[in-house]
Amino acid sequence: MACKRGALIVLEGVDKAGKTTQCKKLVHALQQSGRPAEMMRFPERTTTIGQLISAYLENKSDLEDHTVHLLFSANRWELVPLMKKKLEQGTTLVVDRYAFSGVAFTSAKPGFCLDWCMKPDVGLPKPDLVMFLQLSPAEAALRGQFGEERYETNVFQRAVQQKFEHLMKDPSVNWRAIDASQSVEDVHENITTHSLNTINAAENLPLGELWK
Ligand code: Z5A
Repeated sequence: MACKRGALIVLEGVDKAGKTTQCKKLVHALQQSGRPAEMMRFPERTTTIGQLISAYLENKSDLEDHTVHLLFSANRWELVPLMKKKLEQGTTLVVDRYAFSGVAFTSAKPGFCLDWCMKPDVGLPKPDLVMFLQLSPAEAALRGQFGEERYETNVFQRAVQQKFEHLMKDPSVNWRAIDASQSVEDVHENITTHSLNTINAAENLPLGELWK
């Protein structure tokens, strides 16, 4: 009998919403309960494309805005064969940022529309669940200063948040808003409940194609 596929679960959210913290906790909890699970993150900075992106984010290089958008997308596409293989083998993938960050961040720049920004990611493996960790700018500020990377300013992050809110209205994607202002453990419990439901449902469904 063919093995049941794993689920593709994505965490998105504003800066410092706790995406990385929650991805790690979810993978650990799933593994502890005997479900194969692995974490991935985008950008994946270890590949050749990822290194170009990383240098850009760290302000060590400049790239034209369309070019960097396409590099972020290419960084996802280069991981697609591996993602599909793992999902087919029954491993659930918990992903820290995905195409939604790609669209929200670029379309927050002047001169970009959502439609153009979405095009390069059309057809990527479609997440079975996208959880958006919601946190107000005031609460995010309590979690520390912005770092030194590009995009880490209040004005830009507010523009990005508005783009995310627009993307969340798309009914073709299974969005869940998560209150990220709760304690780490409470957020984790909420995320785990949604994830377990999704993993059970995804077992019997084909993997979809994003925005198609
Ligand atoms: N980007 C793009 O432009 N295009 C794309 O296609 C993609 C990304 C995929 C990558 O940053 C940058 O690239 C990002 C988007 C852009 N730019 N920005 N801004 P990254 O992924 O390398 O790093 P990050 O996503 O910016 O990390 P983050 O947002 O700063 O953090 P987080 O993962 O959401 O949060 P965290 O690291 O888990 O926690 C942050 C702090 O809060 C930490 O001290 C925790 O201990 C604390 N924390 C976490 N949860 C809680 C709760 N519940 N209560 C209290 N404190 C908490």
